[in-house]
Amino acid sequence: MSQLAKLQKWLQDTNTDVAYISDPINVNYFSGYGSDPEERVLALFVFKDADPFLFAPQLNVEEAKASGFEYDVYGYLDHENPFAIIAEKIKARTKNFENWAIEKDNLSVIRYQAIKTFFPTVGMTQDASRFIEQTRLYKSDAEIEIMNQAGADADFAFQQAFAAVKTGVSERDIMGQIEYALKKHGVMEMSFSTIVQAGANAANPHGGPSLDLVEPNELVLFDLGTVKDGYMSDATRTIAYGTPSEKAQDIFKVCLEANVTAMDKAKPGMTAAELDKIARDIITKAGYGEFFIHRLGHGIGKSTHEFPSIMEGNNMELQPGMCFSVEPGIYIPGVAGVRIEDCGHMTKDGFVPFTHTPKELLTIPLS
Ligand SMILES: [Mn+2]
Repeated sequence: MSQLAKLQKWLQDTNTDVAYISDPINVNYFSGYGSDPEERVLALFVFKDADPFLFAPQLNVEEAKASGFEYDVYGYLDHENPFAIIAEKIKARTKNFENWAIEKDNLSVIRYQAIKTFFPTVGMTQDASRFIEQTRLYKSDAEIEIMNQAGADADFAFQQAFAAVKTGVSERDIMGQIEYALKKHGVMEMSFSTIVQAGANAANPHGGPSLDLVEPNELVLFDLGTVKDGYMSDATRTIAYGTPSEKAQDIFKVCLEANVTAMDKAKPGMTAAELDKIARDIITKAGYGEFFIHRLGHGIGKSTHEFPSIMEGNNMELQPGMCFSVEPGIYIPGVAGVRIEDCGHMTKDGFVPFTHTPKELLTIPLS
């Protein structure tokens, strides 16, 4: 069943007349048309008993029609009231519009009020966000194939990253080299701003890249992700430039064992909390538990972070089709930081990663 058909079925099952899909990522997920409308209105309206329609800024209408979306696409000009046009189109389409589902995680109060102006008596209590996050949890084979391609782009990026490490080059310079190489390789955008951190800077998990220069004999951490046809990759590698301290090498070894063991032992039916614990126990036993300061992983798909969250307290069972990261990290302030991350998908036999760059400590000779 297509994603749009699943949404239509949900409307029928819940006796909801209209779904107003407002999050551009979800508009893309259900319609196939993707665009960032910035402050303008992009929306998908799906009905229990009528054909859906896309509503877009006029400057996107032709592109939306050419995207393969099989139904009507309506537009508005900047000086027009988009909600007046939306109301007119809905009323022309169906007589049933008393019960609405909206994305409570996304629809702004101002837009909710604008819709209410034209439909003062309708109920907007049904929450489409909860249905959508459940639907997006399970990826189809086609989605997984795209995510494999995104992973291959991330693997390409690591090769560029490792080649850029030299004495006297800043973290930010290396970031620029990675992203430039990716652009030339055909990658349109990163899924988040590339992280490059050397030495003690890597002990701050989401910092950088700074203008600090890479120094001999330290670890260098790269966390990066690319976008392929609306799907994200996200992966982290930590390498050595010369010979890092014994402490740095020890935390690397422990982190690698946590990553590899969790990926090996991830099986369908296991809960997210159980998987987190497998990695956390290894790091705790080695004496670094207090330095593993985040969950083991996050779901990934059309967003870099989505369900399932791989963490203590989440008793959701991991099932085939779910995509998520396994990314243990050890961060010792003022000393060093290590994180090793692969995203992948659960199958009936276990976890299969999207990225394949080797993880054993790679040593770049000093230059
Ligand atoms: Mn991640």
